[in-house]
Amino acid sequence: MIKVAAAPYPYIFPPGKTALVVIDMQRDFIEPGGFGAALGNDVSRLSAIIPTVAKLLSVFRNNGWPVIHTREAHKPDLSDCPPAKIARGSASLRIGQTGAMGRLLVRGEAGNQIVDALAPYNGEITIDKPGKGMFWATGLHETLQDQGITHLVFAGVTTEVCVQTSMREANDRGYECLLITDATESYFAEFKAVTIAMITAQGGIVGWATPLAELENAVASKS
Ligand code: C5J
Repeated sequence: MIKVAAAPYPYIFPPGKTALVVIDMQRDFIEPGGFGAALGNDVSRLSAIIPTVAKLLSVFRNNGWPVIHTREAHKPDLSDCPPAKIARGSASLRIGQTGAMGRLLVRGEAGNQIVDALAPYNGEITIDKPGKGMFWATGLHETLQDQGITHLVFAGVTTEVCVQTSMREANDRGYECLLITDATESYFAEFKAVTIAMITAQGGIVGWATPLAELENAVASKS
């Protein structure tokens, strides 16, 4: 077992049963011209965490531990996208419409790909999820159960939307969840802060949180 200093108290994980989940580090949210920008957001806040997520990926890859990537992605005919999701808000472009990187949030389009610096390696699972949470309509729980995964370490964007939703879904399914605080980001600094506070409140009602350095220290002192 590896013990990591974390809030609200140390997070202890079994290396063979722990996977890293990198949520939605796709161009549509992180680069100009995508869905995040169409919603009026400053995407540079999100691109700033790419180096930290890359270091976190190295920790898992160097140890041969499993890595899962997600993308928020719909089928080209949008049959998996509720009309309410398309209609919501006042975006300059909506899901399925064509922007600078192809059709927004549609599988296979340039904007739907994970940014080059964090591209999945062969053998890593990539999940296309039609919802904010990673378990809805993906079959991921069954895959994790087959692999004996009990603990999940989270990174990615955005903290209060797809990361938090996925952590809550994971918590309800019995996984012990750790959020790496400098490997996640929101378009809104205050939402990130309050999400971390919510997750760790009440004795870790959703899970634990810690910066990458604490995970690196714990892994280094174990080996
Ligand atoms: C959003 C996400 N924010 N990946 N998606 O719509 O958090």
